[in-house]
Parts: sequence; C-alpha cells; structure tokens
Amino acid sequence: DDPEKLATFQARIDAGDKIEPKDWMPEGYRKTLIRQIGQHAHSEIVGQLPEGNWITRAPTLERKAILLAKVQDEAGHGLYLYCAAETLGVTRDELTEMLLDGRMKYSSIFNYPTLTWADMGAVGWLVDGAAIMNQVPLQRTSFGPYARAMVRICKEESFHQRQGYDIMMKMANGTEAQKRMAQDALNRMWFPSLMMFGPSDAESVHSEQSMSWKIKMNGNDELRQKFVDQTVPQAEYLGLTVPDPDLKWNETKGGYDFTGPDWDEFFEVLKGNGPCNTERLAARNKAWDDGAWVREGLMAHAAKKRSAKMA
Ligand code: FAQ
Repeated sequence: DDPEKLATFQARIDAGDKIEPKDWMPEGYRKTLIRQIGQHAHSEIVGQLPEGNWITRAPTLERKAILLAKVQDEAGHGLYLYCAAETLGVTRDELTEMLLDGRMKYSSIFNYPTLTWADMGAVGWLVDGAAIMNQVPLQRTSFGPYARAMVRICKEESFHQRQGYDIMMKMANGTEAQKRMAQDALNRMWFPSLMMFGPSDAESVHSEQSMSWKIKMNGNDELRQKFVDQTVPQAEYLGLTVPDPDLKWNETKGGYDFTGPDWDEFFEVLKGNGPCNTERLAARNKAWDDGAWVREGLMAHAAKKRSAKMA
C-alpha cells in the first residue's frame, strides 16, 4: 500500500471518522474485517443450534415463544452481518462455503452442548452477556456498516441476556432439583464463556493491528475482566457459586482475581476437536444441502423472468 494513502487513512481512523465501503482502505483492513465480520455472522448462524435444540421442549408456551423469538433474532443478526461483510467485496455464498468447509471459524462457545433447560438460562445470561460486553464497544468500530449493524444487534442482545437471567432466577429459586440444574449449567458454561473473548492479549495475534485500526476497541483480557466483574454479583444474587475456588475481589485493582480458562482446551476446540464441532458443521452442511432445491427454484424463476422481459 502507498505510504501516503496509509497515513491519510490512519489519520481518518484516529480522528474518529467512519470508513465507508467505497472509501480507500488498506488490503489488511479489508481482510481483517471480512474475517471478523464473517466469523461473527457465522457465530450467529451456528449459535442458533444449541438453543434450537430446546425449542420443542420448552417448559411452557410462553417460554417457547420467547426462545423462538430469540433464535429468530440470531438468524437476523447473521443476515445483517453477512450484508455488512458483502460491502467489502466478498459474497455471502463465498462466506458460507468457507464456513461449511472449515476454512472460517465461528465462536468456540457453540461447540459445547446444551444438556438441560437450565442451559437456556445460562446461554442467555452468560453467552449473550459476554457477546454484549464485546459488541457494545463495537458500535463505535471504524467501519460504518459494521458499527451500524451493532446498534440494532446490541438492543436485541440485551433482551436475550435478560430472558436468560429470568430463566436462571426461576430455576435458582425453584425446587432443589431445579437449583441443582441451574448450578450445573453455570458450572459447565462458565469457562467456555470466558473463552469467548479470545486468547490472552499476549497470545492474540490480531489485537494490536485491529485496535490501531479501531476494528477492535478493547483488548481481549480487558473485556474478559469486565465480564467477570459484572457477572459475579449476578451469580451471587441468584445464590449460585461461580466454579472458581480462587475467585476473589481485589480491592487494589477494583476487580476480581479469577482463574482463566484452560487454553489447551480452547485451542483444541478451535482446531475442530471440541465436544460438538463435528455435529455443528454437519447440521449446517445438511441445511445447505437440503436447501439446494430452493436455490435452484429461485434461479429458474429469475431466468424465466429475464427471458420473458427479453421476449
Ligand atoms: N472462538 O488474535 P485474536 C454471538 C480466534 S457472540 C473461535 O484475539 P481477534 C451472539 C481468532 O479468530 C460470538 N475463535 O483474534 C450469540 C483468531 O484466529 P484466525 C461472536 C476465536 O479476531 C449469542 C485467533 O483465535 N462474536 O454469536 C475465538 O482479534 C448467543 C487469535 O485470536 C464476535 O465474533 C473464539 N472465542 O479477536 C449468538 C464478535 N477467539 O481468525 C447465539 C466480534 C479468538 O486468525 C447465541 N469478534 N479466536 O484464524 C471479535 O471481537 C474478535 O474477533 C474476537 C477475537 C474478540 C472474538
């Protein structure tokens, strides 16, 4: 890239300008955004699977309607984000292919199973909670279409987090068995939720460049710390125990000291060896293959319209 153009671009970023699709941008900026927005979109789409698993088994009609709405929101977030990525010169089909053949990632969290109804509470509370912690600052990200998509997405994620916490309140204040289920869900989801923020800053290959381009607004460890500080009092309010014996308030830093996740496990999940990686990709591939007739029908219809117009 031309150094002069690079300097002007960086000055625009530093001044807080939004970069729009037709503006000049360094190739690395474009590539990083396609990767991050694409992975974010894939996470929303694959993220429907663990909760979709419980729609038919929700305990009441009301809970079912709420869960259905939440999962539909996630589909909408995925489509929004694919559109934002498309403004960078990649097609949705290309992104989909890269997800389906494993070239592109989606969030590690969705490779863990949802075993009980309490997991619907824990996913909403912790997974959406972690997602918001990361996405609220992204409303100020430097790429216009991504920043604007985040505004609406964050509003919906707040409702998702509240509905999850509401399920946890019911379970934690319910029968002994329900309380045990709530605690078990927290035990299983806690560390995978901490992994959502990505590896420690020292191991994060993209953070430095992404932060100087304001593609990322915060470091991974900073957001993870904020999430722990926000979530521990919420667990206490529920009367549940965070599964970390070393968790302790640190007066000097004004935050909790806590145990980080098992990073070997995290990198194994990223390599495709998590508990549900195979199942998740198989489900997405099957949905794509089962939808072939719809795509073919649409193409045939479009061709017919085109030839009618020409006649
Ligand atoms: N899972 O250098 P960094 C949701 C990869 S919320 C998988 O630190 P970066 C809502 C990373 O890609 C979840 N891979 O990377 C919802 C890179 O590998 P690469 C989605 C991860 O990008 C809730 C390598 O590790 N949210 O879906 C993860 O600067 C409930 C090195 O890492 C977003 O995507 C991970 N957890 O920082 C839906 C938010 N962490 O690509 C349904 C936007 C790292 O070089 C139900 N994304 N990696 O092969 C971001 O803010 C960033 O991309 C980070 C990672 C913070 C996730």
